[in-house]
Amino acid sequence: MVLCIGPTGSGKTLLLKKLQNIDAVDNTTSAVPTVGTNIINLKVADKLYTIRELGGAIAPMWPNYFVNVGKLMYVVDASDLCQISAAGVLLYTTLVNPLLKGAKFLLVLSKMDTSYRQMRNEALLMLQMRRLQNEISQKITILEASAIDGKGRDEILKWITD
Ligand SMILES: Nc1nc2c(ncn2[C@@H]2O[C@H](COP(=O)(O)OP(=O)(O)OP(=O)(O)O)[C@@H](O)[C@H]2O)c(=O)[nH]1
Ligand SMILES: [Mg+2]
Repeated sequence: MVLCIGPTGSGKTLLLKKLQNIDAVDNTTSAVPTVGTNIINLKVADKLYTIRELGGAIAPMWPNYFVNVGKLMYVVDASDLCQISAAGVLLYTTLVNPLLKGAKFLLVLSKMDTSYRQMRNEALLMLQMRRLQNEISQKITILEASAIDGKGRDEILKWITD
């Protein structure tokens, strides 16, 4: 099972919808906050993958879902300066959870289609990724994505199915 988490509004639901169907999302698509969790089935090359999104609103309950997680995607809105450090704190708390010691991590910088997005390096600096990487044993893959223009879609699918 792949888990998808991140602060509320970071773009998880829309991104997962885009992964499911490239034509399902364009700049007229909107999403409502996920209350609780949301299951997405992905069919890639005739194989079925299940992703569970945990809404940002239930962040205190995320660890209840960390049992038997092989892969974890953490989505951060790279265009929202106000929440990026808070997203980093949540990410850190998640990474140090002993239940996730063996999990593969993917950090997704989302909404890369917006004009006020942070560049990859600035976003990683604000998330204090370098310090974080020194303190944890897992390797983190970092990808930039947009649910609107489909940037990063192929790379994320590859990470999920690898
Ligand atoms: N420009 C742009 N807007 C996006 C993108 N992805 C999501 N949004 C917008 O961001 C808002 C939140 O998106 P959601 O996908 O619902 O966010 P979420 O992470 O699922 O939020 P919760 O379910 O509350 O945890 C919506 O208004 C989306 O339209 C993106 O790639 N680009
Ligand atoms: Mg959602």
